[in-house]
Amino acid sequence: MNTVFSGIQPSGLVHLGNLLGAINNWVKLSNENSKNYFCIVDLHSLTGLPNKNDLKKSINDTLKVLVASGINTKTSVIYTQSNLQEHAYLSWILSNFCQVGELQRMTQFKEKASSFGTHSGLLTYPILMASDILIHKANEVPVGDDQTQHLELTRNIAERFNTNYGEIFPIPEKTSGKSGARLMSLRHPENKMSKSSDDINGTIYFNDEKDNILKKFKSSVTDSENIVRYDPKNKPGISNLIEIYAAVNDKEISETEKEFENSQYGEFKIAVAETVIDYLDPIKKNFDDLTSDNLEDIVVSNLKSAKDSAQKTIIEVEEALGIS
Ligand code: AQP
Repeated sequence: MNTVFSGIQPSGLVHLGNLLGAINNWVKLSNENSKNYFCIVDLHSLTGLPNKNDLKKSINDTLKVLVASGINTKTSVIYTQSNLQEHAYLSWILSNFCQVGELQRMTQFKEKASSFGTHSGLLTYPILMASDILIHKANEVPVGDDQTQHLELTRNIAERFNTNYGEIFPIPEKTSGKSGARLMSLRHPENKMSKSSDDINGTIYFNDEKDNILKKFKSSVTDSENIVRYDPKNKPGISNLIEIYAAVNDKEISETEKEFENSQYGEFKIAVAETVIDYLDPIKKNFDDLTSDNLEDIVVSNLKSAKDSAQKTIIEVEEALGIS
């Protein structure tokens, strides 16, 4: 049995990239593996200096999407990071096992530092992420490809801690689904699909209306070849649509190319839109049906499990360091 950890920032509406790159795999894992922690990492989203009310709504909506997506709550603990102060405590300890230069080399730091200005939270964010994973001694981390570098840093931090203070942490592995690990914007396929994108037509949000989804796919940027062929370098737009179709239907890329070998782009775009509409429909329905009482029950019992696990790790870490 693996211990699985993964997180999502409540930095806006959950989008198709989050669902296919991460949450879909969480649902699968929750049915196969009996120890999983899925966390709404609200402390991370503070790096974007969000508005208080927007953040509150986003935390609640993200929690609802995780439950609505079908994660098995019998095997999985879903909770909010700021409710468990052990994350921030361990982060301080782990900061002593990470070099400033390593943090400065993180691609996401370089990208975000230029748009938000440079405060130290943006720089030290990956240490908090390492703490999120290691607090539960997770050895499997299902995330999208954009998180590969951060996970590598987590592994280095864990190894350095273990070398100095004994084998406390497992060295976690990143896992992702066979497709969908990096969905790109429908309007700017050179950029990843993102909550904070300037062009909302490039992102499919979980609660987009059917007509809007169809419109977004119909107006997605492709190329002039009109052949449904996967070639992310030369045909990023159509390759992204192939990736989406394959991920939603749990198919290989090659199977998808074969299925649409005689289709024009217009026809293919509609097929992708329809498959996404069908995929999002039950999530939206479940989301709308969730009451605050349902959620409260999940929040209270899950937080207790998360706290038990985190406190166990903290005791071991403190003993290893000689600070208990
Ligand atoms: N475009 C994507 N394709 C595949 N996976 C993705 N993920 C995010 N975008 C894509 C995966 O979703 C999980 C949660 O991500 P997050 O919300 O914590 O952070 P993020 O990567 O910063 O997401 P966004 O949507 O791009 O938010 P903003 O705009 O706030 O930066 C992670 O597993 C991530 O890999």
